[in-house]
Formats: sequence, structure tokens, C-alpha cells
Amino acid sequence: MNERYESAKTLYAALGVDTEAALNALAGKAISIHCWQGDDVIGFDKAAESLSGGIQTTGNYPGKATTPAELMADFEKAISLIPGKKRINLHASYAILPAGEAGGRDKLAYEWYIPWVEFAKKNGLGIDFNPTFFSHPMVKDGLTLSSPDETVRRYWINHGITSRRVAARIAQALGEPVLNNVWIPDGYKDVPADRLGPRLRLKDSLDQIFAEKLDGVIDCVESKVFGIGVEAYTVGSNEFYMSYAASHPGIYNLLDNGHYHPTEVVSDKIPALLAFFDKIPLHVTRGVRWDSDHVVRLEDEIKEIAVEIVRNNALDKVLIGLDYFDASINRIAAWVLGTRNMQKALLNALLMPHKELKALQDEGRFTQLLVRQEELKSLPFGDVWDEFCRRQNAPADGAWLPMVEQYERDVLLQR
Ligand code: RNT
Ligand code: ZN
Repeated sequence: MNERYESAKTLYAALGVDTEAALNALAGKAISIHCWQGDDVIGFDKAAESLSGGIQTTGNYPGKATTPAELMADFEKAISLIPGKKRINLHASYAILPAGEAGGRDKLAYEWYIPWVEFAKKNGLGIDFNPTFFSHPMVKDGLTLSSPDETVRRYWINHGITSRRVAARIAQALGEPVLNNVWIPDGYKDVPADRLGPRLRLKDSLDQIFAEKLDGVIDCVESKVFGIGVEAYTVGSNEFYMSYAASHPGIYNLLDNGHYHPTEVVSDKIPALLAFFDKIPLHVTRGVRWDSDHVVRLEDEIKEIAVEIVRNNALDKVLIGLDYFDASINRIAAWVLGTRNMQKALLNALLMPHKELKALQDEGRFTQLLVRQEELKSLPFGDVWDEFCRRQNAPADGAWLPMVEQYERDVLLQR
């Protein structure tokens, strides 16, 4: 028996919080871990030497994965240090082409992703998928699905179409749905002469991409406020995609918390969307001054995002994916820390007496509400977290970093 957990359990029970129910709920919630933290968003389809599309990794910490085998080994190391259910989020650019095959993003083949399906099955992971509309020579003038050049636009429409087909085949192979997320970098550096035209072309491109009915694919679109080099105008803005999703049943609006104006918060957008959508995919990240994609810390906004998911009984509706990439620190530590922090945020939310707090709000007892909310913060949350790790056979805080450092010495620094 773990004494600290038992004591925490009693304290929480006095407030009407069932720690056992919290642990079970957390154990059932999968986090989709982005493969691209492991190699600085480069991928394997050899389409480009460097990352483009207005997103950036900075730093050159040694040991990054440069082959599928390395990325898989690193990912396996990371997930061995993360408790709970996990998925792997793939980008189309992580295709593993059979020798002699030329590839081509406009004609993706399911076969290129079979090694990932096998990897997922071996490790008990679900898979999510993303067409890759960046880091490629067919991105012309920074444009893809909104390009005025019909050859360019057609190329990327075909990428979108074949990505969905790959996602459907993966779903079939795994026997469970695959989230397929469309994010494009399209925009202009300076004040455009036409803001509507690109959006109408994007709308038409999306209609063509989503025309085919496919089982097992959950489609979503991801908006953004600006990217590096496209500061003045983003085609796929919040209003554009929100309207697109709202008017196209079965297409969902993905919220990336690095993609809004600085005082806007995704925690407030979740309950707004829950009034209309039965699914909300997320990209959880940490923007420092811009969409810098720093490793997720256990910050107030991450906690508030988790609170909105939990207290609205939306654990099944909100599909949590991570999206950050730091090349200046150990990449495996980045994966492990960010994922565990997301899980901690969920556990923190699961350990709150939401019914009582809502009642205080409805009764207009705002003094009591404020005090209760603040005092919850000093409860022994960490003891319940430790118990979660113990039950999941994952290392506790303090124990996993030495294992990453060992792996760094044995594997990463030998590359
Ligand atoms: C970019 C978007 C997008 C990418 C990944 C790699 O701003 O957040 O989701 O980060 O697809
Ligand atoms: Zn994102």
C-alpha cells in the first residue's frame, strides 16, 4: 500500500473527489504524440533539406533521428517512460518508401506507411495522420491549396485526396479511427491585393479533397493567425475554417493553442465549440511570444484546457494531440515531459469537485468559488500522479530523466 496515495485519497474524498475514478479516467484517455519532435520536422520522403512553411525548429542538440529505425527506437524509448494510453501522430512526409520507389506527395500509397502500422500494432498505439503541405518544391510562392497556379493547386489537392485514402487504410488495418488533419502554410508576407480569391480557391480545394466518403477517417482543418514569412495574411484563418467546419458535417475544427492572438485562449474556445460539435481535435503546444512550439509545461492555460475537457464530460469528444518541436534539448526528454505534463493537467482537472464549483457559480457565491478554486491548488496532487505512474508501470518523476540520459550516452551520442 502506498501511504502517501492513501492519505491523498482521504483528503480528496473529504472534498467529494474520488481519486480512483480519476485514475481510471486518466488511464483511458489517449494522448496522440507527434512523431515530428524526434527529427525536427524533417521526415523521410527526401522532399526538402529543411523545414519551411513558416514554422521553425531552432537548436542542434546532438542525436536527432535521421532514419525510420532511429525515429522508431527513440519513440519507443519515449513511450516506455510515459504512463497511460498513447497514439502516434504521423505526417505524410514520414513515408517509408520501398527501395526504388520515387514517391510523390500527389500520389501517396498506403504501402509507404505499413512499417508505421506494424510499429503501432507492436506498441499498442493508435495512429493519426497529417498531409504535409510544406517543405516541398511544389509549394510555390508559399502557396498550396490556395495557389492561383492550377498545376500547383491540383498537385496539393491530389496530396489531400491520397492522404485521406492512406488514413482510411490505416484505420482499416488498426480497426479504429484515424484523425486526418489539414494544415496549410498559405499566406502572404505583405498586404495582399486580394483576400477573398485565395480563400475561395482553398474552399474549392477542400471540397474536392473531402468529396470522397471514407470510413474510419475523422477529418479536421487547422487554422492559424500567422507564420514566419507570412505575417500579413493567412488564407486558412480562424473564421475561414470555423465556418468551413460548421457548414460541412463531419469536418471538424482543430484548435492549436499557438494559433491565436495572444489574449485569446483555447480553454474558452473548447466550450464554445462543444455547443456545436461532437468532436474537437487539439494541438497542444506552448507559444512563447509567437507560435514557437516550445515543449508543453504544466502552465495555467494547459490546466484550464484540461478543466474544460473534464468538467464538460468531453474526454471522448476532445482528441488531444501534441504539436511542439524543440531542437535545443534532448528530443526524447521533450516528448516525455510534454506528454506527462498534458496528462498531469488532465489529472489535476479530474481531481476537482466540479459539481460543487458549478453550483457556487450558479448560486452567485463568487467569494466562496474563488477561495475554493485557489485552495484546490495546494492539495497533494503529486501523490496521486505518482500512484498513476506506479499503476501504469511507468517511472515516477525524478526517475525517468536518468534513463533518457543513459539512452543519450548509449545511443544518441553514438550516431
Ligand atoms: C503549424 C501547425 C501544424 C504543424 C504540424 C507539423 O503552425 O501547427 O500543425 O506544426 O503539422
Ligand atoms: Zn498545429
